[in-house]
Amino acid sequence: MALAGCGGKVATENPAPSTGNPGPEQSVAPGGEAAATVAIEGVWARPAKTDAAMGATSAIYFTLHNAGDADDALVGARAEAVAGKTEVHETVMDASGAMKMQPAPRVDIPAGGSVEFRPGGLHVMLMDLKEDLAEGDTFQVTLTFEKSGEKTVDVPVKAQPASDPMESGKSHQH
Ligand SMILES: [Cu+2]
Repeated sequence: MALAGCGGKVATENPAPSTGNPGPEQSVAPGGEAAATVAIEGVWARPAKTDAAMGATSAIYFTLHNAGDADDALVGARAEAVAGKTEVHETVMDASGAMKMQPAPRVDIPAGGSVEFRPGGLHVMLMDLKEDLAEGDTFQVTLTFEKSGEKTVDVPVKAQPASDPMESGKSHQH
């Protein structure tokens, strides 16, 4: 297999077709209210191998940028094609100093602000994986925002960035 460099062929053939949604129905806020416009940037997921005995998990990372003038919030995520269960998680340090994950049912994205999902922090957890996720694979995730609605994006599977100080050489936390 050739090295996956920049500028190679892009696998994306079509942006995710929104299911029979005819036109820009969410563009006009009633009463001229401020609008939230969330963009999802730099999406990737870590590779994972399914294991009949243990089950398998992976996680999706990205940056959310709210270019609108109203606050928004991430309130849900799903990736039925690859995961039986999908949850938004945050990694926190407990009283004893150990890192642990806990569900984050709502992640605020302030107007004009960005929220970074990254290893060791916020992430979208994929549980009960239905298939292996190998480098180069792509699957879809749908993120649900309080105001911006649902957005579906392609998620490339990539190895952990080498510069990441967290988790390198450690046993897997996810
Ligand atoms: Cu998690």
